[in-house]
Amino acid sequence: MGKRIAIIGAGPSGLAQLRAFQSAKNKGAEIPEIVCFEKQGDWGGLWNYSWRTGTDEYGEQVHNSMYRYLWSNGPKEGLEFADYTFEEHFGKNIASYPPRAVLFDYIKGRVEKAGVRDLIRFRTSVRRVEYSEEGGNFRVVAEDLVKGTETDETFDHVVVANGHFSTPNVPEFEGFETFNGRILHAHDFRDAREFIDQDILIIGTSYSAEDIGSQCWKYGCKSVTVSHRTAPIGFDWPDNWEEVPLLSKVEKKIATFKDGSSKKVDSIILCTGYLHHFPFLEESLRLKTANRLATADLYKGVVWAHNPKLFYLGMQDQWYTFNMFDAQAWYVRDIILGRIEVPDRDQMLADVDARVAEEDAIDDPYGPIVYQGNYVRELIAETDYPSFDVDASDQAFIKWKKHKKQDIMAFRDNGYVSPMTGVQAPPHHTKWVEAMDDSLESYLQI
Ligand code: FAD
Ligand code: NA7
Repeated sequence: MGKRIAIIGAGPSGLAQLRAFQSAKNKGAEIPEIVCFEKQGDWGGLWNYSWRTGTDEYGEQVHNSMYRYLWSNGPKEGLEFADYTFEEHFGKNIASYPPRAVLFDYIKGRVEKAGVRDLIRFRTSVRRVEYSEEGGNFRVVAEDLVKGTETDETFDHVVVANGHFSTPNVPEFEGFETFNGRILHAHDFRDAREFIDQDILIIGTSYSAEDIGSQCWKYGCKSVTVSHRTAPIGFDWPDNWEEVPLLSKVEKKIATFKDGSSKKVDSIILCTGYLHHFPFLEESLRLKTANRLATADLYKGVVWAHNPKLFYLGMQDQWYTFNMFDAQAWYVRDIILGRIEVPDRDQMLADVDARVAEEDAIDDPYGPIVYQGNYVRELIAETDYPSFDVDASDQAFIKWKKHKKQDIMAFRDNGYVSPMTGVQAPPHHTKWVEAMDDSLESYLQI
């Protein structure tokens, strides 16, 4: 068809885009030439673990934010691919909260089967994307990190899929410069055993705070103190875990909080979230949004309303992940293939406003799950992505939230019904709190 498409990133979102095009090709469609740029040496995005922190061997910012012993923090029934089930990949029904290595294996299985690896230029970092009004296309400059050479090419469409949980949001608190211990962001957290016998202070109350605190507790830190800006998390935590107001200052090893209370701490872990960060995009193309379900300026959550030749995948805050990225990638594919029409700019911005207003009106704790489930349902209805039981996924998430409330250190011992096969997941062979080995072999008992 003569078009050229650039995909930036070969994480779950970029891979979903590759798989979407390959699926159309299998059904006889003519598809454009595709180049996927990936700065790491392998695919899988955040699921491709690296021990490195800071910069990598080429001086690039390390993308990885995952850590050792990371088990899925939500049920696998909320992320299962509709065109490639867990049962198909593993040859059996597995438990609901797999460790990172198991999910990495699952992600790889689908794209290995699809045979799309040769569309990816690994160790190639996108440096600059500009739109040419004259040519009606994009200029993409990328660097081959091994050779140190640059390519400068034009593409008709760009799909931005570089993730948004990689560039840390790092606030500073009074006294940090003289603190006698380690201060790190969750992005640089790797091994909970580093904090054995330590009193740790965590700032933030979301997923990273919960999970990194739980990891450190599981692997033997002395105590966990979680400091909140807005509200405490409020679970029934173990005895050596407390929730306190926001940190006001540190002096040597003493942390003082807004209510005047204080505590000696050995390390401070900033679980303060991430920035949507697109240094390679010219300003007029750059998404600026909070981490929320209805992102700014993206029609249907994917089309850049100010230039509908540009697309973003996976930029929402996430309950749904892999199958939502699929829903988005199939939708973007069909716009590029001319199967779906995009309305004018005003209509696109009206769509964004309506999504924002709908999200702002949610007042039920389970509302955000249903909202994102409805979004997935809306997109998949418009393409040939295999339809699946989104209600079953919503239910898995709702039960997951309830299980966390019941026992935050035991929620991963529960199982849910697959939205693809309708089969109930078996319990894992070992309780999460006792399972110290997070390898694929141990999880699958092979
Ligand atoms: P990413 O996985 O971030 O992939 C983006 C890719 O783009 C990377 O490979 C990167 O190298 C590449 N890239 C970036 N910049 C460039 C560039 N300039 N040029 C070329 N390539 C580039 N989700 C779940 O479903 N379950 C979980 O349990 C879960 N746990 C998580 C735990 C942590 C600590 C974090 C941070 C996230 C977690 N997530 C989880 C959410 C996660 O965001 C998604 O699962 C998923 O990885 C997002 O996929 P993505 O492709 O959008 O982004
Ligand atoms: P999130 O979900 O974006 O949460 C960020 C947290 O950081 C949230 O509790 C914020 O508190 C808190 N925050 C942000 N800035 C500050 C400052 N300046 N001071 C105090 N607290 C602050 O990020 P996570 O890393 O937990 O999760 C991101 C992904 O990683 C997620 O998909 C997981 O699967 C893993 P607030 O409530 O705004 O007061």
